[in-house]
Amino acid sequence: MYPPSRKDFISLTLSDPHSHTYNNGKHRRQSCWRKWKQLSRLQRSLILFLLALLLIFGLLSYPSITEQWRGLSDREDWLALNDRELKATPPGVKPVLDPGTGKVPAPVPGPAVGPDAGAGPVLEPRGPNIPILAKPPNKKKTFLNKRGPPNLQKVVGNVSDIGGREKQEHEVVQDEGEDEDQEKKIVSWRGAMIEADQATEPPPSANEKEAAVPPAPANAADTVPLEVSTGTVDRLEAVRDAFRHAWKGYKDFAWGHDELKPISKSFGEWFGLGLTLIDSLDTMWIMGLKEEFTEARNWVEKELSFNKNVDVNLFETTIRVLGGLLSAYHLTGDQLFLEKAKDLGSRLMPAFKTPSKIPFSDVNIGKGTAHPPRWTSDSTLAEVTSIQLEFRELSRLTQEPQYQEVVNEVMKLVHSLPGKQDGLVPMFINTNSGQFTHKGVFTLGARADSYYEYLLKQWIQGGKTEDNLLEDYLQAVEGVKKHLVRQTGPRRLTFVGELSHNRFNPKMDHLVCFLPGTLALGVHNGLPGDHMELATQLMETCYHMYTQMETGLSPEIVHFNLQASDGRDVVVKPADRHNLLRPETVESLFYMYRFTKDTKYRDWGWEILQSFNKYTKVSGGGYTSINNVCDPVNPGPRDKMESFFLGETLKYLYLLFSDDMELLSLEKYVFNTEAHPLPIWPPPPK
Ligand code: DMJ
Repeated sequence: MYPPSRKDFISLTLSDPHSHTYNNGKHRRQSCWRKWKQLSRLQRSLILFLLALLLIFGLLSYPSITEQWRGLSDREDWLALNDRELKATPPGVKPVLDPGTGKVPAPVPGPAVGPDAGAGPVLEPRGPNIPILAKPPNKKKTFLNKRGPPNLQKVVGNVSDIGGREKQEHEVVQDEGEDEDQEKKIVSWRGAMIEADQATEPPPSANEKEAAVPPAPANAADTVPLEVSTGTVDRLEAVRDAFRHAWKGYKDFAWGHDELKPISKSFGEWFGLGLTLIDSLDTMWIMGLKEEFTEARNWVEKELSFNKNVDVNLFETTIRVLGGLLSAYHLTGDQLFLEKAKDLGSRLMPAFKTPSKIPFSDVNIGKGTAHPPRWTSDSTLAEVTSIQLEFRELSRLTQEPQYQEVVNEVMKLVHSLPGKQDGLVPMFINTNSGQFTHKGVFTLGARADSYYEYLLKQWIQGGKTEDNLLEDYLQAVEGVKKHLVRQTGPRRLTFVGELSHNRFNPKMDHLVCFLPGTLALGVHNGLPGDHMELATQLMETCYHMYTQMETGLSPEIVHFNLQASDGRDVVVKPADRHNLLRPETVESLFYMYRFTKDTKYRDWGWEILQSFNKYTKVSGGGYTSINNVCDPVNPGPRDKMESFFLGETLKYLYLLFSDDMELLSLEKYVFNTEAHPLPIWPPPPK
């Protein structure tokens, strides 16, 4: 036997931690001290010197370390500041109008902040005293990021969660990564869902591409305050100026495209049909802007073609484009507009080829095919019942009955369907079954609004002979009074809320502000006088939705305070603070003034115009939607001018201030829901 040449084992010595720890420490301290003693004097001095040096160095660098930490927390504060409610923002200062004289005193300075003191707010994405740091991409998922109709995801149970039409309407801000693909595809909501490769316009030219690059944030010089003089302000001229300014932006940066993006000086495409241009035709005609009108007319003649492989939303295309062309035809007598209207009308007809005859939301005007939105076979109530004025008029002009037939069919069906509650109608209808869906939810806001408006207006258009329409309208007004009208606690403001499975929600979309005008129009046409009382009260409330905001502009959605207290009547949730330059309030002011001649309605409209000029006007041309009506310092431009700002908002303001009651007399014309006047039909020959 040979001893092993190497050990095949390891020897481990396990110490008892309890009995030895303390002693080991003592031994270690003792051996350190012994080692220190063994060092030479020189070695010891060297070590001490080095330690002292380290200490001094550490003390000197302390402030810069703490500074770094302080900087970090500032940034975090800033990020939080941008996300939370800015409750303490200073109120905006608005010129106060003398109601008696209609004069405007010398301009009142804007918020005294930074270099812009006295010049109104800056259309800049950040407040002047806030460090400019890039905000990390917003990773918060909202329903907007999901495919499928935003409203359907929460609609059952609480109508406040629906979020109003705009929530679906504004351009969808997508998350990065997984949603990038979706971002590329979705241009906008409302059934349009244009895919990038479906875009009907040629790709932007080199110049356009350049224009599409967002410029540096706007600064003080970018805001153009309304020019006011100490003398009598010509309000009509002020509206015309506003229109010219909006048009300049459109002409310079978005000509022939759907919408202007005034901050980035570029354009947005929805259907690729020159939406803003067509929506503006009759406004220019009414305002006497001949040069601008002629240029636009030439574009319609030479460039506008509906022979395009593009999915358009039936409702939006009908009210904006078909309505715009028909009214341009009536005002000018120019056959070009009628020819274009006929072409478009016939291309929209495939939308009605459904099992129920309730039209699909989307139609491809080039291919002649139609379909519902990707996520449902439902159509929206307002969308299928607010195309009637236009289609009926097209039949009258062309003497081709099919247009009128298809839309009358829809009204007939809706008239007799079960699921209504005292004339109030659910917001969705299925294109296969022809039945209402999502029953029990009632609103006069997004998705239902213009159903009620068109009941009355069709009745007026047709010479007040169609009894079903009148019956449905009168019943609906009673339903509104019974279920939806309430008053606020503090000022007893009357408003129209929503109903969800018998639960009342004190939420009101700005869209509902069409109602005072419609009610007044009904009374003017012989309907019950108490409708006018409701109209007057609601008008006041809509005005308060502007005045109670720091910018003097209404948010998209408000919630009313039902508690008896001296607090605010109007509560605005952070997600609802945007303003899209919508027309409904000034539309109603126009009707209220026409029928009562009470000059307060003009003064209210004038205040609203001034607020638009102060907070949404962009130098270089155009007006922009804003994010936050509660923040006059940083209203947050959205970089989008909706076509209805020119088609409706400015038109109604102009008509409100015009003394010429024969200008679009309400005895002769009925306005479609996009403010395009169509003639009231003469009685048939006896
Ligand atoms: C317009 O397109 C029409 O007035 C429609 O009836 C509602 N939405 C916008 C304006 O807010």
